Amino acid sequence: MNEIDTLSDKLLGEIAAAQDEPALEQLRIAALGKSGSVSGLLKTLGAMTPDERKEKGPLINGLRDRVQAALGERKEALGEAALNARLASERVDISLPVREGPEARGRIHPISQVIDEITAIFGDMGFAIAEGPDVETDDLNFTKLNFPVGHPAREMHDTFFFAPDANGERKLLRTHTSPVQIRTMISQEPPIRVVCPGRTYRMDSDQTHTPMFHQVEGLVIEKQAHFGHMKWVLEEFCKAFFEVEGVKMRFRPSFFPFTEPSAEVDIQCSRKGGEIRFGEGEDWLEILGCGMVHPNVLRNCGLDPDVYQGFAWGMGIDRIAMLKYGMPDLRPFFEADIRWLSHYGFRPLDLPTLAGGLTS
Ligand code: 2U9
Repeated sequence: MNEIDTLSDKLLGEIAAAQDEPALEQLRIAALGKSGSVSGLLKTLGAMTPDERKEKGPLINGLRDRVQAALGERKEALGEAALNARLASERVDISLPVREGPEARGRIHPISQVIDEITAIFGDMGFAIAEGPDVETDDLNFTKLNFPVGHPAREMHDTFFFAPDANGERKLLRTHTSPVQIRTMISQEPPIRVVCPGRTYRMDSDQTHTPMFHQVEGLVIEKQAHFGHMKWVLEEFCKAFFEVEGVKMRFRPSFFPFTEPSAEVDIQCSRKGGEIRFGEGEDWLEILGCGMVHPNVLRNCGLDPDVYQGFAWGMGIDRIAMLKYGMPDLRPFFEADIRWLSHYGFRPLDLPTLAGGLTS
């Protein structure tokens, strides 16, 4: 084998084995560059005799053409392989489901959901929402609500008291949201229609009680307000909240210092197969307390009980949330367990409205 064939085999072998474009460029320079092996051979043509040139010229030019062609083909093949590798690595499977963003993964706590549902229902009936501080005075939490000083009813509430301040005043954590209604009555002229959701505190902790719990209370003050109005409001609320066409209600006489007469209210339900359903069946379930505002309470807020009448009610939010959404245990409400919340929580953009449905 002559020198040209040997060089040709070597170069074509190296070109075929080149792994990437930079390696191929190195080979091109080594063969066809200014001091390349093939360029060197081409330069020898000038010094040859015409006969030698006639014989070697086509061989050397042929070598150059083959090397050039091989470089071009290899370059094309490497470019195609590089493109295929990139297409494979950057491939996007558009059939994959879209990954949810934080706004879709986050959940509304059932207590917040139930507060939103309750305020949507009463808001639709023309009630305003009122809020007040968690830390209250003895006067607003008890005295103005007709709990006489030293009266045993104060003990019923198992109150968390703060240490007395410099004036000897002992603040407390409100035991009900009723001080919010007292503040409303003192600061606003009747007619008054408010609902007051919020945190309340009692020194009580067992399977069905937590020291902090949630209540919603309502108050109506008008000249002509009477017990029949209250029954209608509460019945409309129960139908809307439990999303049923009709519900029987039972008003049992009761006692609260701040209302007279007072009642505890049960709603009709069925308990079949461990599942509770409202608006059907023969069983009863207590869901709230209510009554006509006591004349002393009206007087304590500067209203003449011979001119104004009022009715009020109160219920535990945590309890009715458990009933409506079938949550068997109260304790996980306050454990901030993301697994519990993703099971029982609600989608943030599904706001409860009467028109769109409370629970879509
Ligand atoms: C004013 C006048 C009257 C609010 C009322 C109830 C009856 C009641 C309980 C239900 C379950 C509290 O969470 S619970 O333990 N509440 O039974 N609440 S009437 O009456 C008021 C409030 C404010 C000025």
